[in-house]
Amino acid sequence: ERKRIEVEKAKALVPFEELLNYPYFNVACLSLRESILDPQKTGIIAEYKRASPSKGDINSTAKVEDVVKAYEEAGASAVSVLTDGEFFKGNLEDLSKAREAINIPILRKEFIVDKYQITEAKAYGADVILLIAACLKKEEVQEFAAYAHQIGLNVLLEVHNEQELLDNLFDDIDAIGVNNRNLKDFSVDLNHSYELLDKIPSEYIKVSESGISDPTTIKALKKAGFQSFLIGENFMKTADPGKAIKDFVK
Ligand code: IGP
Repeated sequence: ERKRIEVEKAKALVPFEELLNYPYFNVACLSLRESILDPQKTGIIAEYKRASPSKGDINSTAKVEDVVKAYEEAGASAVSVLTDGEFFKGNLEDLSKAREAINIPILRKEFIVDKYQITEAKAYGADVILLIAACLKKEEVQEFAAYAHQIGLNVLLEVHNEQELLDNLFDDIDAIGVNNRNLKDFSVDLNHSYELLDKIPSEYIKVSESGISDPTTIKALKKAGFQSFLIGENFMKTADPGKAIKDFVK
């Protein structure tokens, strides 16, 4: 509900029609699938995350443009930028700063509840949006995914259990992320990934999200069949997230 109020405020700031004239709105998006399947890259979606509801402040000094540049240099397939202010201390300017700094796909990490935010994602430089099954009705997932594709964005669907997965297997979804973190109590369990893996149809890119803290875990997830790994805190909690990802992948 809070998010809906925030969205209403944003609408008051920049009229929808104006977003359509933003330069990034009129530039083609990079393909998430191609970048994840690129053998020269690591499959990692590396996240810029200042704070979180479960951990509080994680890193309040590292600059978004420096961090995402280092992520790209280390072989990340994509980066994720949190734009939620209330819980994650992010903002839309972070997204645009990231866009100016790198040339790999950027995910706008946000609780998307309407088309305005999807339009805004593209206008501020995102290539990919996140749709969280737990926050949306399946009709909304279908409608938002179709709209995202219509304006050229890639779509990552986030699920946490089998029901959410089976309810939302729409054509306009590109990648499915299994969140290992329970959004209600913040507990992390990698078994969510292993349990849902075989139920994800092969046409979707398979992403394991959250709580990945060492290269051994990536190797095991990869061997099982995951193609991509969304990692934030493990890099961001260090003084130098760029060095952390380089050490992690070497
Ligand atoms: C990253 P971690 O544990 O590596 O920092 O997790 C990412 O998966 C996590 O930030 C996330 C998230 C979300 C944040 C996954 N789904 C939805 C906000 C909203």
